Amino acid sequence: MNDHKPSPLLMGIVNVTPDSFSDGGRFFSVQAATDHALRLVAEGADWLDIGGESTRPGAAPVTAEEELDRVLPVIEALARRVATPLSIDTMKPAVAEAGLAAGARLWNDVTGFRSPANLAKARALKAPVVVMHMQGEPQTMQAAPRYDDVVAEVAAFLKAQAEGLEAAGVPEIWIDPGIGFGKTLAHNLALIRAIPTLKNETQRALLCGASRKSLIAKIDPKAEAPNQRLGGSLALALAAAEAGADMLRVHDVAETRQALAVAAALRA
Ligand code: HH2
Repeated sequence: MNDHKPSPLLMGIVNVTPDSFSDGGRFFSVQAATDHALRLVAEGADWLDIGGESTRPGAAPVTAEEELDRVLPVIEALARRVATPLSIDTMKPAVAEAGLAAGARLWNDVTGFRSPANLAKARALKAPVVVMHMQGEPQTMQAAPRYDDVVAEVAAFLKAQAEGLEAAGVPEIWIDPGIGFGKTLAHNLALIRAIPTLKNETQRALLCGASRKSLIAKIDPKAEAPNQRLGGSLALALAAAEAGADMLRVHDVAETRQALAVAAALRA
């Protein structure tokens, strides 16, 4: 109880999409998304993660042009107005490149740079990245996730990808276990408990994104709607922080900040 581990950084989620699982459609205009992002900054976000394509199973895929039309004006507006670093959440190399050119500083790839095209683009861009683990593809990943040893397999993937990216000259590499991406409830819980192992195996800073995800509804079936999952999100955020997560990707920045501050005060 008396360790002085710093609280993790908070990455506020800005979805410029009509169909994201939690807030799809709510911020689907440049103005609404920018206002939302500014509110997250005021609430204490250390980073803002801007995404223009939902990865929810069943979400409609979008073209690179459509994704760029959604995210670029928001990145440009935010880059002009806030000093908070921006991250571009995209699976597409062309969108990552344009997002970085428009002012984002980090490429968050939920496919974890598995494809040669994404790896080659990361090599060319030499920007910081988040490499996330996902089993399968967004459309089908939740159909039948299967692992012999989920922690060992996710750790091995993240370690190999991070080493490949480092060898390619990528300057800063975050790892992310990819909560909800091709994982059952048991897999998700095992990975959150195993954050110390994942960090130890990879020797990288770790980002964890469990905010409002459906694993919470598997524990509390009454929390069917994502906006009914704040309690579960805070419990997961505190657990991830306690386990050593360096950054949390969250929808509810003020509430998460408060929960972390109270936990830190108890430890002090
Ligand atoms: N989760 C989502 C999207 N991007 N990136 C990282 N690094 N880690 C995550 O856990 C992660 C992510 C899914 O959440 P959200 O953006 O709220 O929903 P959607 O994909 O439906 O837009």
